Order: sequence, then structure tokens, then C-alpha cells
Amino acid sequence: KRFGPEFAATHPLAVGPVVSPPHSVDGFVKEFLRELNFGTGVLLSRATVNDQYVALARTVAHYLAARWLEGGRTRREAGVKVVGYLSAEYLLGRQLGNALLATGLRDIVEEGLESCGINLSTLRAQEVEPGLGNGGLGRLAACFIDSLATLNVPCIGYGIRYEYGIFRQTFVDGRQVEQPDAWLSLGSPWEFPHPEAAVQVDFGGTTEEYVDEDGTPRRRWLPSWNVLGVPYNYMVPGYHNGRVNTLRLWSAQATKAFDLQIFNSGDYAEAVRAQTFAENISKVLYPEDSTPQGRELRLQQQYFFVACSLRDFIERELPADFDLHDLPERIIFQLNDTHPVIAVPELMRLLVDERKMDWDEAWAVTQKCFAYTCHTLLPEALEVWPTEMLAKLLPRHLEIIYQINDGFLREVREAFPGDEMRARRMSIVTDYPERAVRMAYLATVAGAKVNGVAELHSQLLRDKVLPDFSEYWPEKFTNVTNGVTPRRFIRLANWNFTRLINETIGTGWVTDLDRLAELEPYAEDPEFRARFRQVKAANKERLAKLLVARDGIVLPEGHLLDVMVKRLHEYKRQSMKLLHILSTYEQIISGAIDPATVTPRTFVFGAKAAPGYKMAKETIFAINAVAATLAADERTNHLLTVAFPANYNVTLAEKLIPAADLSEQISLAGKEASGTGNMKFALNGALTIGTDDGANVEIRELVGDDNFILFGMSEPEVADLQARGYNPAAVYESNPLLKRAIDLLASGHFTEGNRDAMNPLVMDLLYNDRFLALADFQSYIEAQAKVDELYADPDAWSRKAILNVARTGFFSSDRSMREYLDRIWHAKAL
Ligand code: B1H
Repeated sequence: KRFGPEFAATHPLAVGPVVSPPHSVDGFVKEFLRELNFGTGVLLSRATVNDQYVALARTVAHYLAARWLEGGRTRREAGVKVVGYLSAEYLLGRQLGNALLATGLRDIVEEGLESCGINLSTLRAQEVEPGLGNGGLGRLAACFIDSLATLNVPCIGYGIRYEYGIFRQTFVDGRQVEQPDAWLSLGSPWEFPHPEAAVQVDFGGTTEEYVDEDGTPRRRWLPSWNVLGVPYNYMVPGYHNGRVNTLRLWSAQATKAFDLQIFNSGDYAEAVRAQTFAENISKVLYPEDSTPQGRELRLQQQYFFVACSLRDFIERELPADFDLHDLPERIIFQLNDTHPVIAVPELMRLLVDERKMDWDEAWAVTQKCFAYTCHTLLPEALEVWPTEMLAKLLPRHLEIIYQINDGFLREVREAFPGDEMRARRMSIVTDYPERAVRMAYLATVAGAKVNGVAELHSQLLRDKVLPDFSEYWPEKFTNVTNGVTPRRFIRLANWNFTRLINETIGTGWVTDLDRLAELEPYAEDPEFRARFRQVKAANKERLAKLLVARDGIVLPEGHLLDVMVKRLHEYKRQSMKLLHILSTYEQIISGAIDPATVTPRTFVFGAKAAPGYKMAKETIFAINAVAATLAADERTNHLLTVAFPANYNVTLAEKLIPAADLSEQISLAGKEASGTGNMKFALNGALTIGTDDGANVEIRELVGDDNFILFGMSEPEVADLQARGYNPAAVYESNPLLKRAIDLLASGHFTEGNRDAMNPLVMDLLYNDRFLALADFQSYIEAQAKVDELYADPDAWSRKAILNVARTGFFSSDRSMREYLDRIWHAKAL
């Protein structure tokens, strides 16, 4: 009201339209120098590269901000439904290139900087990527918010502004050593902090019953400590459409009250310590991908960010007099895995305790406000919080969970009278091995929809993880196959290919990826195939330059580039990839095969291991040891090279994927929920060697059996073998090729004669091999032989590669978002 029409009449300048800076070289240069001088406080003649980068980023941010402010206002006025994406991770990658692409400012900026004697690429290289995620789950969130902005759908991404993102990986004597990722140390020009809009988040204490003004008995929470959540806004630009959405990340700060209490006790040092304690909550991203450790600080993080986010949406995004019974018309909160599921009892608490809504009405609202995406099948990855921890940290939420569970089990018992085992199986609260809350069950009970992330995964989710629930609520379960944004992963990452595609079918594919199908006829065109190969060669050259500068790694020319990049996990089977390399190497040095018949290959690995994951770290050590030995072996180093650049991240992925010929997607069937790297490789013209797992299944269906190298057991075959009893040592004994590869690994050949160094990995493969690498080895080797054979005919290979591109437009995250919008969110574009 304060800035309404009356105000506008008397203060026309203050409420005029938001003005975007001019889209001209001159205009840009003025803005840039103004930002450098008055924003950064330096003269161009004295500016460091970082000063220049920061000034450029802020200048570009101003162009976006004009649209952002305008869009936020129209959205609030229109009162439309918003997607509230709740995710503990956003693996964004560098922002500058994407912002230049979205605004269409790239050429102007390049020319303007040149006139100042500055090179754009140098400034782009200065940016430290915000690594606020572990792997696929975090990157998926980043792709989804990109697509929603491009589809002009109002979305607020909510998450945590970790001060330290995923650790920086270094290798010392071949072993992983983690360094803190101080991504904020040079400042972050892309964020807009709002300390004045901080939200209080309570923890601890007790609950009590009381009688309210109307004489109704109620329960309430009497928390014992609290912190502040400070919002940091980031802009999420759509591609060439003027839409800019918001990513709101929360940073924890100590509250005044918190300090005062302790100050008054006279203990200054204790007060300062308390400050640190509060700020710890958003200090660091937990680096476990797939295997949460159940730590109290992690639960604090989860509650911290969802409590801030729900308050923010209800109190700041909705009109003050909004009737919360209508909340489902204005928001759908998507739960990115179980990490934000504590939002369910939090919304119940807001509605029932704070807004005095009737329990049943509140529950009806809540069940319409949430939907849940599951990203895993691994039992160890399903989050479970001990009730003891919940009681200590969030006592009122625990009560609410009990009450939700009671109501739910009553329903189940009514639907299945006498079936007490079923009620126990379905209980949100379990008693074994300790009393704990199963967050996936809570999400399933509360969510309007539950989805898996690829067809096979959704099927297994229904059949194996949540069978009782899918039987009870068949219509609740659905699949939305993951996707990736073509803006970042083709248009930005692969300019060489983009140019070729644009010249061939125009530029519409960037926002309508199905149009890649128009490339299909060109697979038969020898000239197009030759140009495709030129693109690959140029991308390999670009990668080679980067790796020399970044890691001192020299990539040989003319090799098949075979790439396996993803988190290090036993189920993904990097060790099986290593056995393939070892086997080829062993056969050459033992004279079993003629070196002249070997297809020269370079194997590239990129993988971080969770710091506490022993076997993953042993695998990294083994890969590095093999890489070093092969590099020094004159007999083979022109034929086989292993490159393992440290610290694989989004920035490196953007250089590696476009250069790859072969994409390794070799997880044990039934273990990889989807995979998204697999999609990025196919879209950039690599062939996949892969198992029938996750989204590989759909990639193969789309590209056709001839254009996908399949191997290994299927999921039912895996289940069968495991039921019969699997004995890896017996496989080792019965397969001479495998035996020689493992024996060589164990021999000390790669560790200067030290046999003990490889022992953990070798022993695990022989006597444990949880993910059946040895069982799939033979099939894998044979499939790799087929790869060599195919690659020998460059024309046939590029034909297949082009068909991979032409047939995988389905894997755009734009398509994933349309499916969520139609089937789960029921939200629309503005
Ligand atoms: C995926 C995770 C994950 N699934 C726990 N689960 C985490 C679980 O910090 N934690 O505790 C972090 C991450 N990540 C991945 O999600 C799947 O493994 C991929 O197959 C899938 O493509 C990706 C996106 O859906």
C-alpha cells in the first residue's frame, strides 16, 4: 500500500518501470567500468583479473536483475501457483557463461571487454563454481530450475548456502586428499544477501499441553535455542525469454537472543563459541553421495532450510490475509529425495500449532502441498532418523510424526482388517534396529505423488522398496525420467557441435530438443559425418590443452577417448573398468595379443570418493597406480593411457563430455536409479557401453540396439544369482583372463613391488564383490571387443554416434519438467 497508486502519482521517478542497462557495446563498457570503479573500487589500470571478473559478473547480473524484479512483481500480482523446489543440493556450475547465454549478451560483452584490453575467456576461467552438491541429485536440481525458467514457470528453488561446498579433491601419492572448497573466499558476485529478512529457526526444548483463548486444549513447542536463517537470492535465468526465477539459499547466523543469554552469564568466550555453533549449520555440505551418515548436524541442516523456506513462502510470498486452506492453489513443494521431508511435520506444526487449523483440515492441505521424488534403491541410502535424536532436536515434530503415523495406520488397519504384519511393515516409525522414523515412508504418506527417476527405477521402487504403499495407493506412484539442460550441456559446453547443428537444422533445438531428430537423415551423409568427426577432434584438442594446463596430463592424439566420470561408488563399478584396462594391458605385455591389433585408447576417470568410504578410496589409489605404471611403460604407452584428473566437477564435465567417444555406464543392474551423465554423453555424440540399468534402458530403447553396446546381467538375473549365492572367487578361478588381470594387480607390478598396497581392493573383489563385478567381467570384455571392432570403421562409428544425438532429444530436462507440471504439480507457465 505504501508504494501504491497514490504514492506513484506523487513520486513518478521512484516507481517508474525497472530499466535494463543498454544492450550495446558502448552501453556495456560504461556499465562495466562504472561497476569496476564504484562497485569494486579500483581503476582499470590497477584491477586484478578477479576485480575484472567480479565487475563483469555484477554488470551482467544487473541486466538480469531488471527482468527478475519485473517478473517477481507480476508473478505475485497474478497469484499463480509456484513450484517450491526443496533440495539440500544444487550443483550449479559456473554462472557467467550461462548468464551471458541467457541474456544474449555474449558478443557485446566480448567486444566491449576487448576494447578495454580484456579477454573474456580469462575472466570466465576466474570463476569458482558453486559446488553445492555431491553429484547427480544436485546437478539434477540445477537442470530442473534452468528448465522451469526457460519454460516460463514460476519456481523458487530453496536450499542451503553452504560456506564450503563439495571438497576439492587432490591426490597425494595416488591417494585422495580432501581440501576445503572455499568457494566464497574471493566474493560471490551472483548473490543478493538479505540479512534484514532473516527468519528465526527454533530447536530443542520440550512440548506442553495448554488451553487456548477459546478453551481448546492444544499442544505447543517450547524450544530451547534458535538460529537465524539469512536468505541469499540467486537469479535463475530462462533462455532468451526474459524470465528470471529465484534460487533462495539460506545461511545460518547466531541470533541476538542466543548470544545475550550467554553474555549475561558473563562468559564472553562461551558466547563467541555459541556464535560459531549456530553458524556451523550451513558451514559444510556433507560429502556422502547416496549414503547419508545420520549425523545430528545434518538433521539440523535439513530442518533449518525447510523451516526457513516454508516461513518465507507463507509469510513473504503470499498476501498477509491469505487463507491457508487454499495453500495448495499457490504452492507445490517438491521434495528432492528425503532430505527435506521434515518439511511435512513442519507445515503441520505451522498450520495446527501456529495458525490453529483443525488437524484433519491441516492434513488435507499438507497432503496436497507436497510431492516426493525418490532417487535411490540402495537400502543404506534410505534416510532414517532415530526418534531419540528427533526428540532432542525437534520434540514437537516427533509428536506430529507419531500422530500422522497413528492416523495412517488406522486407515491401513481399516483397509486390511486383521493384517497386523502389513500395518507394521508400513509404519512410518520402526523399532528395528532402533526406534526411528523412516523418512521415505513419511514422504510417501504425505506426498500427493511419489516418483522414481527412470522407468526401471520407478518399477523397482513400486515392487521392491515401497510395495505395500504402491498396492494401497497405485495412483500415487508415477515415473518421471530425468533429463539434462541442453543449454549448459550442449549449447554452452559444445560450441563446435552447436555450430554444426545450427547450420544443419537451425537453432530451435535449444528449447525444443526433440528437433534433434531432424539430424537423423544426416547420419547417412558422408560429409556431415566428416564434419562430426572434425567436431570431436576439435573437442579432444581443447580437452588436451586444458588437461596439460590443469593437471600436467598429456593426452595422446588419435586415441579412442573412453570416459568414466561419476562419483566413486562400488555399485558404479569403477573397479570393473579397471579390470578391463588391466586385462588389455596384461595381454599385450604377455604377448597374448599382437599390439598391432590393439585399438589405441585413452581411459579418462573422474571421481570423488566420500571421505569416509574406504573401498572407494582404495579404488582411486589403484586407478592412479595403474595410470602411473602405464604412463611409464614404453611397450604400451602409445596404445593405452589412463588419465585421472583430480577434482572432477561441472566445469571439467563441460570440457570432457563433448570430447568423449565412449561413455561408460556400467553399474550393476538395479542399482543406478537413473544416471544423468549417460544422457549428456549420448547428446554429445558418444556411444554408450552400458548395463540394462537406470536410464540406460531408455537410452537403448531410443537409439536402438545397434547403436548401444549392451552387456551384463539384467536386474532379474542379478536377483537370481544373489538368491542362488554368489562366489566371486569361483568366477576368478574359472576365467583365465580375469585371473591374469587380478593376479597382475595383486603382484605389486603397479606399486613398486609392494603387494600389500593393493590388498584391500583385491581381497574385496575376490571374497566380497558386493556388486558382482567379476560376474559381469566376461560379458564386459566381450562388449569392449565389439567397441574396438566398431571404432575401426570411423564412418560407421560416427553414423551411430550421430544417431545417438538425433534420437535422445527426449532427455531434455524441459521434457522432464513438462511431465512434472502435467502429472504432479498441475502448475502452468505464466
Ligand atoms: C542420487 C543420491 C543421494 N540418488 C544421499 N541418491 C545423499 C543420496 O548427501 N546425501 O546423503 C546425496 C545424494 N543421489 C542420484 O540421483 C542417483 O544415484 C542417480 O542415479 C540419479 O541420476 C540422480 C538424479 O536422480
